[in-house]
Amino acid sequence: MPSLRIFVLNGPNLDLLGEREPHIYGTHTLADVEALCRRVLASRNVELAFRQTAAEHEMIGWLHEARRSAGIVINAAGFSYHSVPILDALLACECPVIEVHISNIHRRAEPWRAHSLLSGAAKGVIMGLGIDGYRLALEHLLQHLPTE
Ligand code: CA2
Repeated sequence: MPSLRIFVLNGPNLDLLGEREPHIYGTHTLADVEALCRRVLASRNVELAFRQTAAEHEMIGWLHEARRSAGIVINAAGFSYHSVPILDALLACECPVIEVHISNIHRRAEPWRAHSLLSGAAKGVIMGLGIDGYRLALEHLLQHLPTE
């Protein structure tokens, strides 16, 4: 049984990935993202909790569950721009948090997309590298696993 767990948490509408706006988000689906994450962790003794929700309270519950895990990768999608409760839940986390965005939020047509409320709670932010951002985030967490 793996004793360590990493959470990959996805926010609203990411379940539609691959269905619309491929010029922005690419053609991969969220199932492809999960398969990629599972491949990255395959040879490691680390469990993956891969989840998606459009419900803010559910995301907050998962963040509480993940507080003392080996790490969190979060693409909070639209929650990134307004959710103080998710920010507070991230600030309560004792593990490293990596914020991921598939697109480069600084290159988007809408200027408000550039400012994620959540970035101040993250150890690092990866954006604009497509779904490869998830792989990079996981590899970073794997290099910084807790020792016990
Ligand atoms: O680039 C990202 O990963 C985003 O977090 C995705 C969010 C967007 O609100 C952020 O500005 C950037 C939106 C996810 C919606 O994804 C869809 C993908 C395909 C079709 C419809 C929605």
